[in-house]
Amino acid sequence: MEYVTIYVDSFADRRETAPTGKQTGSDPNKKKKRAAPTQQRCKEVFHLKAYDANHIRNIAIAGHTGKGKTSLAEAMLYLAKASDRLGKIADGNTVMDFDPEEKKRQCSLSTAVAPLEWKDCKINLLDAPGKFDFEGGVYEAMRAAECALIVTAAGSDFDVGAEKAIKAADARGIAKFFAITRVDAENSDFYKTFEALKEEIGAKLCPVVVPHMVGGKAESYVNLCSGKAFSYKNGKATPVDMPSDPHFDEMKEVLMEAVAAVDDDLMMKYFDGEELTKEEVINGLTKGVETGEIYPVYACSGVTMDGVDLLLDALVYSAPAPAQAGGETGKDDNDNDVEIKCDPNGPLAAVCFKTVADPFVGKMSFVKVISGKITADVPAYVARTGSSERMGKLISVRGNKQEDIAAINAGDIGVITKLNSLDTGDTICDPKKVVHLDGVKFPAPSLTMAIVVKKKGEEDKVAAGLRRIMGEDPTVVFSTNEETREMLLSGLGEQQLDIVLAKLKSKFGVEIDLKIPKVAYRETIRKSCSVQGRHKKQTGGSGQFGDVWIRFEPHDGDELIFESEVVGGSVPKNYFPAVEKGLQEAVQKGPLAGYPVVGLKAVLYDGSYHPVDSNDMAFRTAAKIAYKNGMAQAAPVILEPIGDLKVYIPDANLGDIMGDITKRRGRVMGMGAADEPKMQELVAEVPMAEMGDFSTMLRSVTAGRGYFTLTFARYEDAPGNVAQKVIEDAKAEAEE
Ligand SMILES: Nc1nc2c(ncn2[C@@H]2O[C@H](COP(=O)(O)OP(=O)(O)OP(=O)(O)O)[C@@H](O)[C@H]2O)c(=O)[nH]1
Ligand SMILES: [Mg+2]
Repeated sequence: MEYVTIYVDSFADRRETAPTGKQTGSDPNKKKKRAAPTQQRCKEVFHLKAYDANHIRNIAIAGHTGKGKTSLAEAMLYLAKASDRLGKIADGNTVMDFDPEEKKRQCSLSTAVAPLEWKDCKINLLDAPGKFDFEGGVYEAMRAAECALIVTAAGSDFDVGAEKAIKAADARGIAKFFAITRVDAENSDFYKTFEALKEEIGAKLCPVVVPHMVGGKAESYVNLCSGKAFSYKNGKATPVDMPSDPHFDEMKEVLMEAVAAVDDDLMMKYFDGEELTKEEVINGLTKGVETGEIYPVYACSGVTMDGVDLLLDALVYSAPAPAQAGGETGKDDNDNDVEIKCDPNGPLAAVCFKTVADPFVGKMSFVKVISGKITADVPAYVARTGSSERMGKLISVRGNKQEDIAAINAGDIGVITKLNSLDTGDTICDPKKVVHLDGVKFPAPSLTMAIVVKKKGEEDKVAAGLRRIMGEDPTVVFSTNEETREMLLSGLGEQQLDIVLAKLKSKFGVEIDLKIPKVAYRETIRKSCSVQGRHKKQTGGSGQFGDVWIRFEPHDGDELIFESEVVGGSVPKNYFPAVEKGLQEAVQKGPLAGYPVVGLKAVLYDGSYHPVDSNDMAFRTAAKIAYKNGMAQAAPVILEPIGDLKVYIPDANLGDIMGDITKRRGRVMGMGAADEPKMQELVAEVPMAEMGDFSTMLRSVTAGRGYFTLTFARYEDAPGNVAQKVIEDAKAEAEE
């Protein structure tokens, strides 16, 4: 990613957070005078004050791809004067999608961070990508947030992205807000989407800002909490008369019910038919959000900015602050629980939730401070390594813009530069109070391809580049298969691997292609046989002589078993190791297709020697000749790797996936309802060779809902036609 440093200085009026947790530099009760507008609408330099943990909101924006997360973030930043123009995806000028690949593909590829100031609070937006290949970004964003803002678009059904975002937020136990965007568009159907969400989520889903639709478009918006209606122009709200809309009474009823359910007293009042006051509604809503009993819903548009001010207000009033969210439980070096409070004066505990390898700045570690504060003068003690490193420069990041900061306080997010020993998921802490905080739970890669380096000799450069990319995105894994001698690239999907290729080219100047990886077949024998291996050579003065009789037998294990039944010293004992060595070398290449031979037992039972011409070398060669003769007679077969597959499938797709597994020669071993609703768990044994594009198929058939694990189990005889193909392919390759 290309970062632009627009301001590097220690500015005079930077203030630190007061140790009491009270916000410095502004009194939230006093009305603040805004600085007179300057030539530039947005202060090029952020000039953010230091905020305490009560005045910060960390918001992970997540949801299905293309539903308007980045556009909504842009609208928020623009309204809050944190950007000087309203970024548009089509124009490639957004704060959040600043990477050239993001601009080219018009979608987010990694989580972008940007702070803004709204109503005496700092809101750190973490805009996560919606495409499943870049799902790692969702987990990074959720790790740093106390609240998820789940975005879907008016007219959509309950989409998989929203479903996954809910799961990811639940896994971290954080609060959830919903934004239904695109209400400005023609034929946008807010209420259809609301109902679709309601059907899945139930009574927790609580409408707060809803639109008055005229001719398939939102004309005005009603804040059901305050009972006020607004129309919008350029993001500016103008109060209007309450429109008459049959939806409103119904929506208000849903809101009141959800709020009443949070508190017994409110419930009594509500059932007695009394109207809840505005304060009771807002307090009940805030409490419900915090306890996870309410997911408030806001209609808005990221393009026209309608309703975005109300959403920002709601985040300030109702989203939990880090101070409120109550810290975290980590582990000490002995795996005992350690409670970490969100305390500005407590011992330092911060987690690295994202890493960027910037060509100009170097390594950038995005951290969320849970307790204490990070300053440049205290060395960084990394809990995992147990050692300290000089703290790098501290910066605040807004998209690709940066500014120096003096400290990162409890509850806040910031970036430390050039901390080489820190990886994503690591904890920085006080060495006197060591704690290991939860890392980031990334999904495991599901697609593996083999790397073909285009220019010979650039292998090391490719490996170095891939290691850097892996540091940024731990869902990308680069490895080498010692057996097939292939470099392998694994990830979450084809698009992600495409991006890796593009980055290798643009950032590291190397090009690669991808191909289906070789399968690690094996060979074995099914019959026993006894054969001779005789090596005799007379060249000039000295000769070579070795002669062995070996019985080859199949056995159940993998490793070669070597035994001797030689009697009477027909082969002297001191040559046994040479015979065994010859066989060990020989089994690396099977007789059929050159794959390693497993399950072979070799018994040396007879032979002869020459007192002058026999030596280790001659017996090693004799053993290899015996192996060659023996394999031809011992009914060799090709073995293929079989894996244990566990796949989680939405009910509706079960039949299709079972059919696909059968086509891949898999055997379904069992199935039943999974732990999660509307999902089935299916267990099967499958040939690994057939599973190359399983992840792609599963994603397309289940619209991204399905997922699986596949682990190697054992080798089995490959069926005749498969073995034939393996042998032919090996022959063709050898000829090449
Ligand atoms: N009319 C209208 N269009 C919108 C709105 N929000 C987003 N769009 C359009 O929808 C497209 C996708 O918007 P993004 O903001 O990139 O969506 P995203 O959710 O960030 O997508 P990913 O980054 O792929 O996850 C863009 O062309 C936007 O202009 C909206 O509120 N109204
Ligand atoms: Mg986006």
